[in-house]
Amino acid sequence: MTPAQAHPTPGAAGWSDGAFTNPVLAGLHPDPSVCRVGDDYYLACSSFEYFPGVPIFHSRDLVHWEQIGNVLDRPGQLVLPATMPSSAGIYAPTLRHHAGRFWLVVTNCAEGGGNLICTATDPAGDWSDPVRLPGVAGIDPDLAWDDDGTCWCTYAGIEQVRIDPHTGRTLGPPRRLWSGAPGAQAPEAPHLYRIGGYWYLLIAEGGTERGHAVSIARSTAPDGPYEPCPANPVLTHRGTNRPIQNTGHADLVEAADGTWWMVLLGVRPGGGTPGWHVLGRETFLAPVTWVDDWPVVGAVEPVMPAPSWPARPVPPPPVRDDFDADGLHPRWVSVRSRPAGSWSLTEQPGWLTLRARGASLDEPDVTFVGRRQQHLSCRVRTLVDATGGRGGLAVRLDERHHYGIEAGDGGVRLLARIGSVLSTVATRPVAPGPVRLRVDVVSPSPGDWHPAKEPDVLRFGIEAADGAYDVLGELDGRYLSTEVAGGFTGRVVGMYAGAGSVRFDWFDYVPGDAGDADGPPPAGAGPAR
Ligand code: 6LW
Repeated sequence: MTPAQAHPTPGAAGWSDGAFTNPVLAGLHPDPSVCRVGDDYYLACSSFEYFPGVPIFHSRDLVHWEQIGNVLDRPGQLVLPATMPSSAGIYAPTLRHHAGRFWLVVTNCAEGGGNLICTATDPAGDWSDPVRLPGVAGIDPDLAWDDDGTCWCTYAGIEQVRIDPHTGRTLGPPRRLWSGAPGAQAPEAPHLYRIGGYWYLLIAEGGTERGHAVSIARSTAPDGPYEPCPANPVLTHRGTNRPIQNTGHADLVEAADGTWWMVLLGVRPGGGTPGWHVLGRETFLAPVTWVDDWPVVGAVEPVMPAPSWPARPVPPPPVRDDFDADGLHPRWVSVRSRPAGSWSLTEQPGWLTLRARGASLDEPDVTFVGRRQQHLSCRVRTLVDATGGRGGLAVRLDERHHYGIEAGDGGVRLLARIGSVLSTVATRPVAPGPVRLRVDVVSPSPGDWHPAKEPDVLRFGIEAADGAYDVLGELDGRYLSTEVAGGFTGRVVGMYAGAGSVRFDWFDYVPGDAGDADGPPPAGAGPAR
C-alpha cells in the first residue's frame, strides 16, 4: 500500500503506516517558527487582530502539536486598537532557545506597535512584558547569536542590525544583506542559522500568494557577504497543480537524530478557478536533506513519509467546551481585545456570558469568542440563551465578511455580510429560552467540480432537542475566503453578543461531516442537553 492509499484523509493530522498527513497545524496558523530543546519542539505563529496573540505549541515528534499557551496573553503586553484594520496586528514571530531562555521576537503592525521581544523560561508562560526594538524598521524579525554573544536581528528587506536583546537597543547601523532573486517581490521572513562551517540565510520571496517561494544563501560570517544557492528557490509550488499552494515562509530545525525538517506555510485552495482558500494559511512539515552543503526540499504533499522516530500523539482537542473550567482554553480568541466585563464564566456558572460592546460583527470591537476553523468540513453548534440581549454563532473572516445566525428579540435570524452588503437571509420566530444554533460547513466531493464551483457551503439552522435540523439558509463559502476578503487571515468560528448580555451553555466543533474526506462526526458527539 502506498502512503497515499494508507492516508485517504488529508487534513486530519495523523501518522500511521510510515506516513504523516499535512498540514500539521490546520487552520489560521501562518508564518511558523520552530525550535528544539532536547526532544521537545516548540512552534509559534502569527495571530493578526486576534487576542490573545502568538499561539505557542509543543510537540515531541514534529507532527502532533498541542497548544500550550499564547505569548501575548495579557492586555498590558498587546494593544490592538479598534482603529487597526483586520489582518494588521501580530506578524511573523521567530522563536528561539538561547542561554536557558526562550526568545520570541515579533512585529506588531498596529499603530504604536513595532518590533518586540518577549522571553520565558517555560514556553507555556508566563512570558515577559515586551522589550521594544525601536531601531528595527522592518517586519519579520529574526534573532541569531554568534559565539561571542553578539545578537543579530535580521528582518524583511533583507536587512540586519546588531542589537542588545535585553534592552532592545540597536548597536550600529542596519545593513542590507540580500534581496533574493533579482526582480522577485517581497524578500521577507528571514531566518539565520549557523550550520557546520556556514551561516545560512533562509528567506521567503515572491509574495505570500501563488508565487510564494523559499530561497537560501550562505556565508562564512553572519553579516555576509551571502552567496545565493544555485538551486534557488529551494521550495515553491508556483505554476503547479499540487493541492497545497502558496508554500513559503519557512523555518528549519534539526531533529534530535540529526535529520533536518522545514516548517512552512501553505494553503489548500478549493472550488473552481481561481481557487479559494478559506482556512487561512496553515503550517506544513517537510523533510530536508543536504547536498553540497545546501538544503534540498521536495514537494510538500498532503501525505509525506514519516520521521524515523516513533509517533508521539497528543490528546486530540476536545470536541466540546462546557464552560465549566475557571478560565478559557488558550485556543479561544477574541477580536482585538477581551476586556474584563465583556465576558464571564462566573456570572452564570457553567455558561459563558458575553456582554456586547460593538453592536455587530461589523464593528471592530465586537464581543466575540471563537476558534479557528481547522477542517474543510465541520459541524459547529452552541446552546445560546439570548433572553438578555442578542447574539449567536458566527463564521468570521473579518468585519466585512462574515455569516452569523443570531437569537434575540423573539426570533432567530441568519445574517450575511459580504463587503458593503448586509442581508438578512431568513428569520424564524422562536419561543423564549435557550436555542441550539448550528452551522455545517460542507466541502464538495472531489468529483463535484466546475470552473466556478464554490469551495464549500455553510448551512445554518436551528437544531431541535431530538437533533432535527431546521435549515434557515445555505450560503456560498467563497465569500468567506482570502481570495475574496483579502488579507492574511482565515475563518474563525465562534460566539458573539450584539446587544445586552448573551449566555452560551456549551459550544462544540466536530470535524468532518457526511460526505467529507475527514469522515463523519463521531457517534455520540452531540450534546446531551
Ligand atoms: C508576514 C510575511 C508573510 O509578515 O505574510 O507569508 C506576512 N509571509 O512574512 C503576514 O503573515
